[in-house]
Amino acid sequence: MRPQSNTTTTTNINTFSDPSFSSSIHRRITTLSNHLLNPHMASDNQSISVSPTASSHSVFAHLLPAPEDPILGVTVAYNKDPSPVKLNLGVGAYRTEEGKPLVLNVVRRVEQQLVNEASRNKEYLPIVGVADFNKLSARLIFGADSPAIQENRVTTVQCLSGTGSLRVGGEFLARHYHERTIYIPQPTWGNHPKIFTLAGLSVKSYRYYAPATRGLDFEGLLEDLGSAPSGSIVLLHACAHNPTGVDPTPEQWETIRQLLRSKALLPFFDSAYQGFASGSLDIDAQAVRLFVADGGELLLAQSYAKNMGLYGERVGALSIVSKSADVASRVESQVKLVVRPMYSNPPIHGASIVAAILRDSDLYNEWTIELKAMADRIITMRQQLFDALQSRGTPGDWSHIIKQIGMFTFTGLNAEQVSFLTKEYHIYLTSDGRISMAGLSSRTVPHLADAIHAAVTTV
Ligand code: PLA
Repeated sequence: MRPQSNTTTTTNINTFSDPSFSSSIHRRITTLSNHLLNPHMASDNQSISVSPTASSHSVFAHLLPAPEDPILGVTVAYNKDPSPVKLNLGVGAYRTEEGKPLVLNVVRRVEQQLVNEASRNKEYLPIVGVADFNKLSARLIFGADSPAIQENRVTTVQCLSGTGSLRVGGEFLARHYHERTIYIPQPTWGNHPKIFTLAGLSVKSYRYYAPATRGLDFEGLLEDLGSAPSGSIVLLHACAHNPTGVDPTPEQWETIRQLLRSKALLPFFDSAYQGFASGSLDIDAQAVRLFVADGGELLLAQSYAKNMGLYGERVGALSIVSKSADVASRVESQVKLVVRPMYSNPPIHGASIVAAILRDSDLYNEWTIELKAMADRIITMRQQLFDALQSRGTPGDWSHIIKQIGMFTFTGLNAEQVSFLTKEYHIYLTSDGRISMAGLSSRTVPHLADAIHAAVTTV
């Protein structure tokens, strides 16, 4: 008897020599080539059935074009404008006097060191990120002598910049906190309501800004938070409120603290501009430290995008201050369960830069000098813009330009005036009239002042 395999071979050869089989192969090849050349030409009875994904009709055909992001979309529009005088004052990104993006010297130096360290590898980080970065970040915002840190009541988890920290914090609260409502200031950074809604919280607002005075609506704030249900979460900008540039005074912060604690409202601080408001990291952390000093609980999202110029490195942290070390460690274990299915673990590079700078006193000092220089340049731009409007006799009181703090001026220009600035002067800003002072320079102030003058006198 022949072995089985030979029998099979014989059978195959026989099959190929079978005229009916070879013509069936021919038919299939012809159909396939027709289909590949032009899927629509294949005749019905011979065609390979066309799957929905191979059809010319897209399964996404029903999608409407989504609008651009109200802040990042300004940069998209700016990039398309061929005008040589165009000016982007939309996104809050620091520019030098020459209008160029800035990488801090201290960051460049540390990056060189990191590249030269042969022992560094690209292994996954733990879910919570770089341990040293977390410890040092908590110290930066809460203070090296913070009792909460000394008592191990702080959980800090490296996240994807400020946005990622807010989102992880929001999802943690939606899963584990008994109240699902978060109160955000009116107005606030445009991404806040979207982040918290998608995290599973219900978003309400509290009065914050009084357009008439271009200052804080302190009464409105106290009234709205005073009538919020006990236990609600309250989002607070740690300093340099975006978009208004209006912060409570230290006395007003103390009143806000007492109100929140007396009603068991849970503070969630967004600290995206530490050091950018006053030029001092400690002064800009005062409101947060006031709330930590009373022993109560809170959440805090921290970003190094602006104060270390690490925008695209996406480096930040979520800190949760609890009542005891025991609770803090359980909190950490649960935050890990939020992070793991979201992005698994955070990136190494940015956090390594930050940790190196915060760890070394020389590098730290160098950073604070560069940070202060950025903050000072923004303050100078405020004065120059104010002076330029004064000298043009632009109608209106523009003193808010020098009173407001941080990266932005909330000009008070309306949407029509904003669109006039863009159409006639190629100046790009968000439609709420916010301008990024960090995007201005002595060279561009006169152009902006001309544009504002024309807008308020003609539109
Ligand atoms: N929180 C506030 C109050 C912010 O203004 C921003 C950034 C963030 C968080 C998030 O920053 P991060 O994720 O980059 O750390 N706001 C910018 C940029 C500067 C933006 O809209 O994304 C702004 O122009 O408003």
